[in-house]
Amino acid sequence: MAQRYLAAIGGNLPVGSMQPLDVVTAGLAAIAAAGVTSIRCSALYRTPAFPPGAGPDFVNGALSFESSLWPAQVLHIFHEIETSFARTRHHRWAGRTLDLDLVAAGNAVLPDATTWRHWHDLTPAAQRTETPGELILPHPRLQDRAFVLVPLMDVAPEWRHPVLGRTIAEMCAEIPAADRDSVVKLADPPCV
Ligand code: PH2
Ligand code: MG
Ligand code: MG
Repeated sequence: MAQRYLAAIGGNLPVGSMQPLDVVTAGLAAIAAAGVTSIRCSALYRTPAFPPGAGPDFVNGALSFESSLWPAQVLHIFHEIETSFARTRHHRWAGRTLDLDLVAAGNAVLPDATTWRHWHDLTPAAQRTETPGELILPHPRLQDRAFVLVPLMDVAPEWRHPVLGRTIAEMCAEIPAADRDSVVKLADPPCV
């Protein structure tokens, strides 16, 4: 059965002569061409790199789409698209040409509620050193990141987090205003 996915897209390094805004726009087009349905794209935004000082500003966006594929299959498609835009995997928070992250798959909590809670509860220090070896959904840092929440406001403000019980709109209102204000609109949604 098809379910509705939420995803985040971003990049802060060029691919040849393509600047990050072009790369992210082309990345969205590649997802739309990958057989997903009912796709909605956010506007595209300029956001300061996290953690602060980690490199050039990012271009970030969000999207929502339906697919009958399993989350792991969607992730595989995302990785193929990343690779086609010259993405190479360096260390955790290195700059990147194109990053496609699954944020949520309907109301699923993956791989299970206990494991999800472990990743959600990590201290900031542990977040810098520990990386999950499996797909954790909803994305454990979704509620902290203005560069994810502000774009998601364009496509899924009413989506409710299956563990935290709060909507995207509520989570976006709860982060510091300075974080929200650091996300600056660059371009209208590249798809409707
Ligand atoms: N992605 C990261 C690390 N830092 N910062 C911003 N502003 N936007 C991102 O998409 C981003 C980041 C890891 O994927
Ligand atoms: Mg990412
Ligand atoms: Mg990623």
